Amino acid sequence: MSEDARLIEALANCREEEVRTIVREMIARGVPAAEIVAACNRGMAALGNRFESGDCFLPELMFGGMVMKSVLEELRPLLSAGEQVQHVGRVVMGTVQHDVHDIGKDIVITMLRGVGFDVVDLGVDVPPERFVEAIRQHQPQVVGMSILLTTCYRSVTATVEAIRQANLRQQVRIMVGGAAASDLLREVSGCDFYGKTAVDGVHFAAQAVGGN
Ligand code: B12
Repeated sequence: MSEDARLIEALANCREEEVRTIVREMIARGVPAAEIVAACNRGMAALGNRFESGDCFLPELMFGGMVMKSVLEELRPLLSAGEQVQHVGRVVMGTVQHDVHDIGKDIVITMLRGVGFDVVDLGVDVPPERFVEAIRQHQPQVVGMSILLTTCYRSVTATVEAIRQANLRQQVRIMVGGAAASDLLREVSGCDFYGKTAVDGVHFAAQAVGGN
């Protein structure tokens, strides 16, 4: 079994010690942090599938989340290795209303900060009006929404609508991502960009502020 496959399998089955050992081996071999994160994402998706099919329950989902967070803590210095770079722009980012998943959002934030963005983290379960307030207060060029629950599509459309109603739509570029997001959601909600991965989000934000 490849190292990636071992990591995915260990995370999907919440074997914390094994996950840590494999991650440390990968770091020691010089595997890029973004690649380790990508394998972990697949492990978390596999855990989600186990949950969906009734093969495991909420405590496992919660424990898997905790294991993933501790892996991210270990990877954070590697993900944000460019922290010294100069300020390139500002992003306001949050997980949409009624959704408390924050692992993916935090990865996007870490990577954005790594390339020099100043990121205002609104946290989870963020109501549309809180996004609006934050845009007024912090004047970002980019707004990012993370969504993991398909039941929260309305939160995305309501947030874009609230930004429009507040006459702020022209001044920000809006991106959406997370396991429940898609290009269709982008289109229906009126966001500018759907990013499948954190790296896509960083590229979009860089383009939005005139980088590449
Ligand atoms: C861990 C987990 C939890 C943990 C969350 C812990 C935490 N602190 O985040 C806990 C236990 C709290 C949880 C709760 C619930 N969960 Co949950 N959870 C998961 C699980 C297994 C992993 C999510 C995760 O962290 N993935 C890893 C991260 C890194 O991936 P990611 O978020 O997608 O992020 C990547 C990209 O998408 C991207 N990205 C993310 N955000 C953004 C934003 C932008 C702008 C961009 C560009 C990119 C981007 O960057 C990241 C890296 O590339 C998923 C399974 C899955 N397939 O996602 C289910 C899953 C999302 N949960 C699910 C469900 C049903 C629930 C509950 C309703 C369960 C319940 N009965 O209570 C509750 C809902 C609570 C709430 N109100 O939000 C379902 C959702 C189904 C659906 N269709 O909506 C899933 C899909 C599991 C399943 N298959 O059934 N959950």
